[in-house]
Amino acid sequence: MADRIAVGLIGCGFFAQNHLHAWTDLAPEGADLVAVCDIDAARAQAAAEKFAVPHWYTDAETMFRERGLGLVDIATQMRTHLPLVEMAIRHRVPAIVQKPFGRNIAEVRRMVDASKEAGVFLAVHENFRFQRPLLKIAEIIRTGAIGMPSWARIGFRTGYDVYTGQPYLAKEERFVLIDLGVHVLDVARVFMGEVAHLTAELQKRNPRVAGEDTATMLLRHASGAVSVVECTYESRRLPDSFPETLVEIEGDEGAIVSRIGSKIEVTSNGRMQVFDADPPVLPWAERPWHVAQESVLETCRHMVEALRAGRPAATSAEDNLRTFALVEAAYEASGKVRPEV
Ligand code: NAD
Ligand code: 89V
Repeated sequence: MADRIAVGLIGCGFFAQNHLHAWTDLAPEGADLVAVCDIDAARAQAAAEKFAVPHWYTDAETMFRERGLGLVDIATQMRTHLPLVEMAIRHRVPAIVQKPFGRNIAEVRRMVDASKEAGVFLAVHENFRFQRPLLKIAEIIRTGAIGMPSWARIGFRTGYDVYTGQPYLAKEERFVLIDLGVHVLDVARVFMGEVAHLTAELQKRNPRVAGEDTATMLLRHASGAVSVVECTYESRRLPDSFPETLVEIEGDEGAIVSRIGSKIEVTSNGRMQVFDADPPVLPWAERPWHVAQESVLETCRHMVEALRAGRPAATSAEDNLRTFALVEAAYEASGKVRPEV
């Protein structure tokens, strides 16, 4: 592989602004953002001008044909992921795709199979894996400080107005599970291991949205551990924890409890210690988004490292299929179990 990687970005919308900053920051590490593309010409041009990207396009196919990319970053909404990933694979260009990976598991399987068959790197921008407080918790578990984790509660509960920045969310028929459930279920897999079975209850608490805005899930992991995994955009409590995932994990020798502000309390063998895992506010970031923004940079950095090393990303297409399967299982399970009297 060439020393420098020519990166193309598809989608210059709301969240892609963070990708644009991240790729700009990664130039000293050998990633050159050489082209941006958006079907909205004004957005593509504005991104190119703001971030000094030499080429902008309104047609992804043309960008692939003309730019000889070493990596493409797809930051469009989920309904475009399948055609754009298939396009990248046809051009044999390694690809990263934003979450949710696809609209449903059939699309996700198709992308996984296509990348495997073609031998083309494909990974999902599952940035919660790279959030500083969540990385710290994973590290604490690995050290054995709490012993064997056997119970957890993993929750993303907020009332933050996500609809102003992402108005399309209010119209999604399958909403919070596929948008946010993918993140918290992925976190549950990382902390507690693969899932043997699960059940879920979904609610639409906000009458103005089309899909479910609250999901409460109960998971049994292959290890025998149990976790309660929750996500909602309808929590009215102060202080609001957006965009933090709060975690409680109990093991046979201790416990981990995370608090708002990325504070992590670790009890190990009867002694409690507090860690501050609040990420720096990058020059282009702002509170409270800085936790997510730093993770975008770390996700992109991880992708470049994996690609250079010739290994799959931690959040490879195949890995994310396992998380996506949990989302589908939760939709399937909702409302299924009735008490028999
Ligand atoms: P958005 O609608 O603001 O931006 C998407 C952009 O893609 C638009 O500018 C649109 O014109 C463009 N586009 C659509 N089809 C295209 C095509 N075929 N070729 C080129 N450009 C095309 O959406 P958004 O809010 O930025 O979300 C994008 C993705 O990012 C979604 O999948 C969303 O779930 C995800 N997201 C992730 C996080 C996170 O923390 N990981 C946060 C927010 C959004
Ligand atoms: O990940 C997401 O798509 C966003 C969030 C606000 C959680 O970052 O909805």
